[in-house]
Amino acid sequence: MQQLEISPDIDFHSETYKDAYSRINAIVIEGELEANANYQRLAELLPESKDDLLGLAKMESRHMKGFQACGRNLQVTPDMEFAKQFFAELHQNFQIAAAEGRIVTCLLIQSLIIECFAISAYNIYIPVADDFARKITEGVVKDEYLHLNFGEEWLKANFESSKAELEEANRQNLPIVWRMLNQVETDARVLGMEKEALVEDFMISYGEALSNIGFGPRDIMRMSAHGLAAA
Ligand code: PL3
Ligand code: FE2
Ligand code: FE2
Repeated sequence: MQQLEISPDIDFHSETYKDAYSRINAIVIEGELEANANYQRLAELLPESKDDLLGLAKMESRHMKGFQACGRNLQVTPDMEFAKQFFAELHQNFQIAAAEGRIVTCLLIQSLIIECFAISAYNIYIPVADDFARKITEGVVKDEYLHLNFGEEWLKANFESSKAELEEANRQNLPIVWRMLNQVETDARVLGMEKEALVEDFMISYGEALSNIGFGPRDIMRMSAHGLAAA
């Protein structure tokens, strides 16, 4: 029988796969949970966009439930303690910025950095996922583009007044992303995802976002690779 095999050499039920999945699955569950909280916080900070932001927050909690189902489907228990640590630095920077009313920094962390990270990871995961997780992830990634778009539109409309804060927030937070990527490199490879592909895809999405907001090519080059060489 002829069958189209998308990921022929992956054994989704091997102990090696399940062990790596317990961390990667936890990361995406935690990422969706924190995204839900971050959009709720942004809804408080941006009353004029409250309804939109609460809508995004709801999507994030649906995403979380979808990924929890992916773990259950493979009989994997997500390592949530690991995942909390994984996000700790970005989480803390978001909290501090929110407490100080630095909305631009909050939007850069959640709607640009985290959404671009998610979009690249999910796009690279889809072709190597099991059938169940692939369907879930395809649905999720469509929403993530809307979340990225929210940040892009707001920052584009406020570009001149946001520019300096965006540069500073990028300088502070992008190196954290490269360190996070290094931390998942080994587990991601077990799932069939290469770090080089994740980096490339992230830089493309993030660079496009910066361009849509109003940055020129030189700024984009400098900003989107910031801290990469040191990672
Ligand atoms: C916000 O909507 C989503 C936040 C999730 C962030 C996920 C980052 C994922 C990095 C780990 C790479 C492996 C991905 C595997 C996909 C199931
Ligand atoms: Fe999400
Ligand atoms: Fe999102």
